[in-house]
Formats: sequence, C-alpha cells, structure tokens
Amino acid sequence: MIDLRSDTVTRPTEGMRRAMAAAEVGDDVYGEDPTVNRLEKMAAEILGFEAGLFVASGTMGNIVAILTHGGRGDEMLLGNLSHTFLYEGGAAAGLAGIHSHLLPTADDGTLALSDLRAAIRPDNVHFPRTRLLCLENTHNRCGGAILAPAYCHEAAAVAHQAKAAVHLDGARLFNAAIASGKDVSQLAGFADSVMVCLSKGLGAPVGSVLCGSRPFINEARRMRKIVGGGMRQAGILAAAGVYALEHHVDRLADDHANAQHLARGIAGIDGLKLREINGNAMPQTNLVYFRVDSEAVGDPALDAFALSKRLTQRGVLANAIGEGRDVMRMATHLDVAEQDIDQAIDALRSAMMET
Ligand code: TLP
Repeated sequence: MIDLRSDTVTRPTEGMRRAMAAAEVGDDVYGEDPTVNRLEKMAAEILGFEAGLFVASGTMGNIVAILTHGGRGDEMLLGNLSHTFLYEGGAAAGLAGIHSHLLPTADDGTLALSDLRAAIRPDNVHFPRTRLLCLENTHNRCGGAILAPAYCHEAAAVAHQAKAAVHLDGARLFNAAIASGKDVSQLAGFADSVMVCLSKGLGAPVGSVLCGSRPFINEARRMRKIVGGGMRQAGILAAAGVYALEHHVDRLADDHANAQHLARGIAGIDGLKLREINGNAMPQTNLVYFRVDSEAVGDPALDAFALSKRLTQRGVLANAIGEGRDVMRMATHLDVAEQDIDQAIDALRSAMMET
C-alpha cells in the first residue's frame, strides 16, 4: 500500500530504532531522563527559546500551551480552519474553559490584521479577556501554506499590544523552514510559545516539543502532569526525536519535491482541481489538497469518499477531508518515494475513469 493519508504514518527507520534501543533513560517526572533533557534543550536551542517540554502529541502540546497561557472564561483568537479549532476534540473549551473567538482563515492560512484588531476586547465586565492568539505554520487545512515571518510579526504585535500572548502551532514548522530556506528560529521568533511535531514529516513514532521562556515551561510542566502527560522512561521515545532532528530535517525537501510532482500529475487529470494558495496551484510543502468535480466527469456518485475507496482498491490510501464531500488530501513523507508518486498518479487517473 502507498499510504498518503498523512505524514504521521511513517515507521521509524533502522537508524532511529537503534538510537531508541540504545537510549539512556531515567524517570522524566523527576527530571532525570537524560535523553528527554537533551531533546528538550536541543529543540529549544534550534527554535530560539529558553526551554522545551517533551509532550506525547501535537494536540497535547497545544492544549498544555493553552492551559498555561489562559484560564477559565478567557478568550483565544484563532482561525476557523485551524487544527486547534477543528481537530482537537474541543480541548480548549473542555479542558481549559477557554472561549474560542474564531476569525476567518484566508486561503494562505493568515488571519486579516484588521479582523485581529477588531477582535481584541476592551476591558469591560461584559467581555471575556483576550489572552491568546494562535497561529498555525504550515497551515494544514490551507494546503500546507507557509506563513511569512513579516506577517507573523505584525499579527503578534497586535496581540502583544493588547497584552495577549501568541502561540504557534508549528506541527510542520520544519517543513516551512526547509521550503522557504529560512532558519526555523526565524519562523518562531515572534511567538511566546511554539509546538513542533516530531512524529509528522520528521518521522519519529511519537512526540512533540513545546518551547517557550523558562517560567512558561516550568508552568507548562505542571499542566502536562495534570493532563496525564508526565511520562517516565520516555527517553526511549525522545531518542527518536533527537535522531529525527539530527537526520530528517534537510530531507523534507524530498517530500516537497514529491508533493509538487504529485500536484503536476493531478493537474493533468480531468475532474480533479488542485487547491490554490494565493492563486498558485503548486503546493508549498508536503500537503496536496484537491477537489473532485463529479460533474466534470459526468459521474454524480463520485465524491472524495468514493474516490478514496477506488484508490484503496488500487493500492493507494488517501483521506477524504469532509469539507463538503469533494475535498481530498494526500501527504508526502519519509516512507514514499518518487516511484510511489508515479503509481499514485496512475491510480488516480484510473480511479477517475472507472464507471
Ligand atoms: N494533524 C493530523 C490530523 O489530526 C488531521 C494530520 O494527519 O494532519 N497541529 C496540526 C497543524 C496538525 O496537522 C496536527 C495533526 C496536530 C496539530 C496534532 O498533532 P497530533 O496528531 O500529534 O496530536
């Protein structure tokens, strides 16, 4: 099977497994796991922050950040297409008691500065307090779009002026850095906290790191414990993260080249339409989103879910996204090679012609 459902599906490489097996470990709740400590320090240095915190997942990293930045009845500004709003089980409301104030996400993953300014609440007993702004880079639902540092700094300035903090969901921030040729710290420098995932394009089996100032991370460590994220000999897992940061960052360029190759193939298939970012249909990173136009192929039964089934029969896994019924996503990653992309394009072409 060629698995393009997500970049989360990668299996650890031989080298990564060896690093995991050989990891020095201790009890991380006591702060005594040397490999976890090494990963946290390494991630913080790479991202340009004082301290880091190893967490079980991206979702845990985001909710721990939200719990640390705000309290019950506080308000968080975020985009209506953000992962935190759409796919994290309502954790901000359910666990943190935080009120989500949604702003429209533009096609390129940005939130309009004018919307942000208008959303900030004046100090008044009627209103929740605006405590937090969340941005996402790369932006998953916006086709892996990269947020430019200049935009992020402007957006952060609006929040900071209102004494609100800024959190960056950087699940795929390394993809943004490699694709834009910028240092990852340049893409995170505006934020008060950033979460990066090790288990997506970087190929680790588990884990994310939340970074911020030392006082922020000290508090976040309490929150991680409260949500059940205090792990013990977690160095076995952290070793995979260290290995990923050492060996799997530069190769993200291959995933981006494969995504472009896939997009060029999709562009040549009748009835499929690539999602555009600022009028450009070429993906910026490793996520390829496209629509299935059943009318164009004269097959009313063909939506993204039906196409997904047809692809499975042809050895290719891809997710229908559930925005309407016509959106599909394919993600490139460590476990797919250029030849797999050629096969996926052939499978798409044949699946679209099936009657
Ligand atoms: N995204 C997953 C699914 O949940 C949709 C995927 O396959 O893309 N932030 C962003 C931007 C993400 O894309 C994801 C995962 C997360 C956070 C959460 O990470 P995990 O899955 O580790 O909790």
